Amino acid sequence: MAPPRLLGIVNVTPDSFSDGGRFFSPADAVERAERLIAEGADGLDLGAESTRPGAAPVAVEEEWRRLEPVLRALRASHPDLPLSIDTMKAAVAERALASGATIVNDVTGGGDPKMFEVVAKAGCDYILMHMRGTPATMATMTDYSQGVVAGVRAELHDALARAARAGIAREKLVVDPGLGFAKTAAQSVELLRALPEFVSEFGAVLLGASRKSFIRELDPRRPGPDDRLAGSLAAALLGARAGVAWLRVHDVAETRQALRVWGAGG
Ligand code: HH2
Repeated sequence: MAPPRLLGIVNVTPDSFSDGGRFFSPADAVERAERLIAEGADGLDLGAESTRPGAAPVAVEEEWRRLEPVLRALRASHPDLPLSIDTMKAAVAERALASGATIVNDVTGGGDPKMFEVVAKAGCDYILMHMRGTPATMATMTDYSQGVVAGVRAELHDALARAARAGIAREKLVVDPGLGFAKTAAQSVELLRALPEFVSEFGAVLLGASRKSFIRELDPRRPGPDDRLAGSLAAALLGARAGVAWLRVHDVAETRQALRVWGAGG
């Protein structure tokens, strides 16, 4: 089985939960991106609006102002690198696709009514993540009457059907169960356990477990996002065992090393 590809996270935000503010200037974000590429990232995910619970929404113009210089610089220096834009807004996705992005990563899975149309027209890859509500409301929407695994699967199937009707080719889609988005910590763990089912049902799956708060719930003695590397690596290996196509990670070098050792021993 091929190991998962690594999508390195580059936040150009003042308030992301894990590394907020650290890479806020375009020059710092590019430097961070170059480091992740040197560490072996197979692609980068650029985000300029934090999705952490309660994060302040960002207007289209501000989001694009943050993203554009970083995207253009990376596209110029790495013409063939998969570059993903983590955005909930069709208007931002459209501008990014015209400026060299090749993947749209949409944590709302088509919440913006124009998103599928923009993606279908561009013919780009699309990461369709499951969530409910918005980052401001999602924490109150964790009631899944048939259980979280069945609920997320059913809602992903609905979103995939809408994407197909909008003209997005199935082979362009990567499905993500959305750990931490409208899920309690226990529900995120259930989804981790169900990853093999998701892979057999949906094909290409992306896992975003890096530094997420469910790790803190499993190990409360190490509470900060910076204390979650070991837990993130364990989750990455569970993803690899399940056959996910992509891991969205902050720590590329460490994840690559864990995958190498796991691959060598398995
Ligand atoms: N998680 C975050 C953001 N984008 N995209 C996908 N496809 N899957 C995820 O699990 C996912 C995502 C987490 O949110 P944020 O607060 O922006 O923090 P960070 O980008 O540092 O992970």
